[in-house]
Amino acid sequence: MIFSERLLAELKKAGNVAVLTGAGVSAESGVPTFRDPGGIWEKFKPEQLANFDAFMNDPDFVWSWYQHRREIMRDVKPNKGHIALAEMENVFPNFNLITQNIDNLHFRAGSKKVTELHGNIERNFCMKCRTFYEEVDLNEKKVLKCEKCGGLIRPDVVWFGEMLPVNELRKAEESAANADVFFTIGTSAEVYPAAMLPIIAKRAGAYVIEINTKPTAISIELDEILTGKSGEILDELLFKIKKIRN
Ligand code: BV8
Ligand code: ZN
Repeated sequence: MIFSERLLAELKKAGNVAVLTGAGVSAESGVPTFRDPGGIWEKFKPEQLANFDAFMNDPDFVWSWYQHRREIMRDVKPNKGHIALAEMENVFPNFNLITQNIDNLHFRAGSKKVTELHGNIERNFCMKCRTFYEEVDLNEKKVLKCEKCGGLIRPDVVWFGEMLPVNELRKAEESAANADVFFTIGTSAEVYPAAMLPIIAKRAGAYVIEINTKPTAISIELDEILTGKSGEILDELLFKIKKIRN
């Protein structure tokens, strides 16, 4: 892939780099995305599953859907894109990785500074007494009840209509507002408030780059579009960045 002179110049001098990732960065690991053909929303709409009412309506059904996704996520490995992003932490003085993904793959690739906007599927908590439960047995297809108080246990993820974790959102907005360079990678930029972050960065003067296999709702607003698979592009980009910054 040819990277523009402007992009390389920006990356050569950048101190603050922020990245927003979505389901597309995990696609090459084999994790289905949300809105691509064959994605996990294709069979169900978000309203049917990733929201509180759906869970209260049919806890076993929603719980089993998350168990199914945990099975997928535990079977897959981080791809070259996750690994390149983990290495970028050591290249730039201030590198912030913000993810909408709940699949734990950035941590598993070695990223230390990850801001999880929508939670993490490997964490669960009791809705009554908020006791946290980390490891759950994947064979438990029925919703679990809290050992302490008998309350329902839910995944520690942000459902539609729920607020994002305040500290994570604030940190993400600050990283976007202070970024010299901002990447939005593998996200359709359809879910808010996460989709505002590239726009916040752009308005604050960052050079904003989108890496995606196809255009998104915000492509038109951004400085540079790198079209292709994020694993391949990030792997090549990291090689270039290391060369120009040494
Ligand atoms: C809130 C966790 C308010 C759970 C998720 C109307 C207008 C604007 C907003 C709204 C509206 N109506 C409702 C809202 C708010 C709503 C929203 O934004 N809805 C959208 C759908 C319109 N937002 C919310 O409800 C949020 N909360 O607003 O609260 C509030 C305020 C005060 C008090 C109380 C409440 C909560 C949103 C979080 C929802 N939770 N996930 C779970 O996962 O089960 S969202 C879900 O979508 C995931 O987190 C996912 O990450 C996220 C975004 O999807 P993407 O990651 O972008 O994935 P997608 O499949 O869409 O795209 C993949 C992309 O990758 C594609 O572009 C594809 O081309 C690309 N790609 C594919 N392969 C590759 C690739 N790119 C590169 N390489 C590849 N190989
Ligand atoms: Zn409890």
